[in-house]
Amino acid sequence: MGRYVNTAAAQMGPISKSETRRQTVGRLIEMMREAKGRGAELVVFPELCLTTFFPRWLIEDEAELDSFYETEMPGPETAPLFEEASKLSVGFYIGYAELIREGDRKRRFNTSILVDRSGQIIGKYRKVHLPGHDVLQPGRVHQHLEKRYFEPGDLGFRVWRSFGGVMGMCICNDRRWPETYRVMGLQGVEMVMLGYNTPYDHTQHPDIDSLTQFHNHLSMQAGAYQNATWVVGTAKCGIEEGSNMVGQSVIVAPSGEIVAMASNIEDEVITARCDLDIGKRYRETIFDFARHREPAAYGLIVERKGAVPPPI
Ligand code: ING
Repeated sequence: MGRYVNTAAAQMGPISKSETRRQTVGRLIEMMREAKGRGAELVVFPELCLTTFFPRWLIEDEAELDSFYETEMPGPETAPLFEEASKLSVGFYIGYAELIREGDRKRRFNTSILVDRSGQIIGKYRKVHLPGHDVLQPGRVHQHLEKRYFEPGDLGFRVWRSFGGVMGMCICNDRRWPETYRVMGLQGVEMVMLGYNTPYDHTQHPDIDSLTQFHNHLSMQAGAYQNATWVVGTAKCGIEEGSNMVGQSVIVAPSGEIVAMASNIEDEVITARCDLDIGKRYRETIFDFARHREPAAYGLIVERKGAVPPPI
């Protein structure tokens, strides 16, 4: 008998710049209802899913920039999503732009939260790996100014006991870095949830950008397998304000197999009955970290700060 979490990825199609939060929240609620109708108890929404992906533009007016951020969560416009979740007894992951004030200082993060089935926020994560640039890049059709609009996350990679297992979060670019999964893997994570906004023209190198879809799944499948965890990756995708972003949201098993994938580039709900005990079997055999990992023997004396590798 397994430990099952009936999970949904709620992929979003484009969000136009003119779309209101009321409209985007309405889309999220509609997909949450569909997910519930298909037995889901947990729904993973995309990164920055309340507005268009605004880092594609240089925004110099502070009030305009602030308009893309949430200063409270839930706030008046997002409360209906929390109420619906509680009514349906469905938990969710949601990504949004977070603006907090510390004295007269504004701080800005690319953030996700985990909300339990009663509608309570049980975890928060702030994106560590911010891709792109902090200043306008001449010649680019679409900018990618996350380094300008967000600070690197200051909460680290944590895990939370909920939904009958050990749950973790990350955001978009984080999924490309092995450290993301390993830090959670060493804490026993059994399901990593993430949202992404991934344009096809990010590097401006055709040989790399032509592999955007491949690298998207490679990152999540490798992270899942090498850390014996489920990975749920949910896209905001399609041609959004002229920027073409990859879809193909997936639910990946600890085996590395894709067990569910979105097939269009609009709002689409995919679901899977995720058995958390699959990861447990991998941790008790191939990836038994305690028995098989030898950090001290990796050639680096990992315990000492500032260690240098021994001479060859
Ligand atoms: N977006 C992209 C991502 O990591 C990117 C940036 C695209 C990096 C393509 C590399 C290749 O999926 C965000 N928001 O991090």
